[in-house]
Amino acid sequence: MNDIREKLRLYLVTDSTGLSEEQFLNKVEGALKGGVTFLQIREKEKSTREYIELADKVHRISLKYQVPLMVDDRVDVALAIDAEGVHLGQSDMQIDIARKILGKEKIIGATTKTVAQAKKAYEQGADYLGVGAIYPTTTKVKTAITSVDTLRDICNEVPIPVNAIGGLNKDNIDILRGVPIAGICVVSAIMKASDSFMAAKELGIKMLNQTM
Ligand code: TZP
Ligand code: MG
Repeated sequence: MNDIREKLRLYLVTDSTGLSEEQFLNKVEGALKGGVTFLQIREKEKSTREYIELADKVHRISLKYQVPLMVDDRVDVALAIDAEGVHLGQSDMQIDIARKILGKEKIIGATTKTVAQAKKAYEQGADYLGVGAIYPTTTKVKTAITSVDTLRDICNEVPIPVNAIGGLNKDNIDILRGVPIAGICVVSAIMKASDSFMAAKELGIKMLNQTM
């Protein structure tokens, strides 16, 4: 999948915790209207059937805004709704196997925390990487901190685009200035904002102004 670097500038990873389905879908649509450029549906508690149903609803919305939708962890769910791709962590399906199942056209993202993991993900066919957590996250995600130096090393060692993730918001992304990332991934900065449109708009403007 070529030329996804520009699309990765403002990547929203969703979290439906505490929201009704209507509130959740409205929040996601507000964020897309506000300028989110890449989207991932991330659900840890739902049954497969519920995950597919919600992912399908999100996909109908994201298609209107021509924003690619990734499914977190689940190649089967991504295929079921014909999502644009899947995002795989270190204990999810191996990237080379996912690539065989999904084919060349689907986007595969991978979470990596070290240069070695990043090189392996690239060699196995990942299209982009998510690296973090840069700051501690207030989500339930259990993850170690990745330093900005490691993030920079990964950007320099692999030819695919790299996004930073973890605790990022409009007031702290200056730490990434000068690091050759493609963009940032956020959950709380948009999902926990009362106005997801404005939150996405402000983050998008900040990201455009970052010299990268
Ligand atoms: N992987 C590393 S940190 C994280 C994931 C999925 C969660 C990021 O959420 P937030 O709210 O932007 O810290
Ligand atoms: Mg995952």
